[in-house]
Amino acid sequence: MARLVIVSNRVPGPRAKGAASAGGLAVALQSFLAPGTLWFGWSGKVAAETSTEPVLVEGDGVTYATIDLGAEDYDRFYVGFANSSLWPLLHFRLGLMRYTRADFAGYLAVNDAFAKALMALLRDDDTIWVHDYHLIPLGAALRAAGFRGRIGFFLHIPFVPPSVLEALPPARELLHAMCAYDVVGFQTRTHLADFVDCAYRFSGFAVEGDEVVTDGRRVRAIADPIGIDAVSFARIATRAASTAYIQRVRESLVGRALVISAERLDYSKGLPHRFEGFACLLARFPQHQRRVSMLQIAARSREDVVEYQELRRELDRLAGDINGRFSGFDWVPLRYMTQTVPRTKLAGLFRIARIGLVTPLRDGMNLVAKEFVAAQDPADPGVLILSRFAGAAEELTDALLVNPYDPDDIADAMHAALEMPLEERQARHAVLRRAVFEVTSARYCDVFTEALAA
Ligand code: GDG
Repeated sequence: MARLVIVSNRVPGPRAKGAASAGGLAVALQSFLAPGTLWFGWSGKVAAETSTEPVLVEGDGVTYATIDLGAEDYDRFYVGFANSSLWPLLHFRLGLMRYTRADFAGYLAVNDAFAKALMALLRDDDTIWVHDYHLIPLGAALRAAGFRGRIGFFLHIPFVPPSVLEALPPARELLHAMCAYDVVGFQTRTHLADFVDCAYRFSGFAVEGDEVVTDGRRVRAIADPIGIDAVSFARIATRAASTAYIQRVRESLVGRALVISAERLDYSKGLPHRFEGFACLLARFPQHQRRVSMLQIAARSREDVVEYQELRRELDRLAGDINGRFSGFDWVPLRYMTQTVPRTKLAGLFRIARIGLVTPLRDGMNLVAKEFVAAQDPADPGVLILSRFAGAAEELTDALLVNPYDPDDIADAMHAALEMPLEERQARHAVLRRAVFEVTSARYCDVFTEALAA
């Protein structure tokens, strides 16, 4: 069987399993990493120059190969084009997009450097699976460097319709780069359909159903929703619920319903709108005052990007406003923390929460929604309130779906969740649970690798 080579911007390393910093991708792929696999990417370190020789580390038979990024490459590739142009654009936030030709050149240069460093480790019959928006041109760069094997690409974040993509000056180059892969995967049918429309509009290639026909090759587009290891997350959550930490949280609630939200501190996640939604609940439905406590965990992220610094200041202000306006001597409505919480504690918090409030303005998938569902006690489950603009909303249709731009809609859903009879909570949860236990991380990996092998 061909060796699988995974390429992603960040490489978790052998000791990251279950670590506090483990992000969605690392967790999703962890259970799939068979001995013999090679995982290549950026070390997370910034050096004077981008390194050309990867550093290799072994763990459980998997080889992790990483290179450092030079300071200028880090600014142009990571802070610049990837996170200040592509991330806002592909989350429909044109007003936040910043673009310079120099950043785009830096983005292409780092992808070339990745390709060169990786080529030295490749065998002819390897199969390569490239992840996410940082590395869109990597397939084309590997082809240019002479690699002839199968290469697939999976986009973890949303894709946009042609009328949005056209705002990006190098839209055409990006589309051509996506068409250098054999398989291109998306989280949902909607993202896939937008890609096919963009390919038709910008690449000049023929489109046949979900395939783009380039000069002599076919690019197959698939929808392959990412999932979680639901069995293991449910087990962690159940165990965590009886730990001293969760007991302490429970005691601190003194019988109040816990509303939980957790994510990276990112403007795609809709945090200010959510805070306003919570304020709206307390103002419009005063019967819930003193009966509910919201815990927002917003792990700090991308602190070098200006928009993230501004968001943090805005949230500090909003949290202060809400607590100043509604707190009593013995009740603080909103607990807000920007530290990362270890995964087991997070699972325990999900387990004891009455509401999981997941309201991104746009999200490729959103694994927190799936983790919240897996963590619930089926006999007395909490209610998931989910943005209709998260990829997860295409599967989790029995959640209370809201428009995250509308604080009143969020407040109405919170009120409905707090009033919801046990039977309805159980019935909704049973349907959600089936979906989360069926579309797992293992299935996600199998679907993609089977498409790539075909
Ligand atoms: C991208 C796409 C897509 C969050 N806070 C803490 C913590 N987390 C964990 C969650 C979850 C993961 O991080 C976040 O995954 P998401 O899917 O919610 O979001 P992104 O990081 O934006 O990921 C997204 C994903 O890729 C996978 O394809 O779903 O749409 O944007 O597992 O639990 N984990 C710990 N402490 C925290 O404070 N330990």
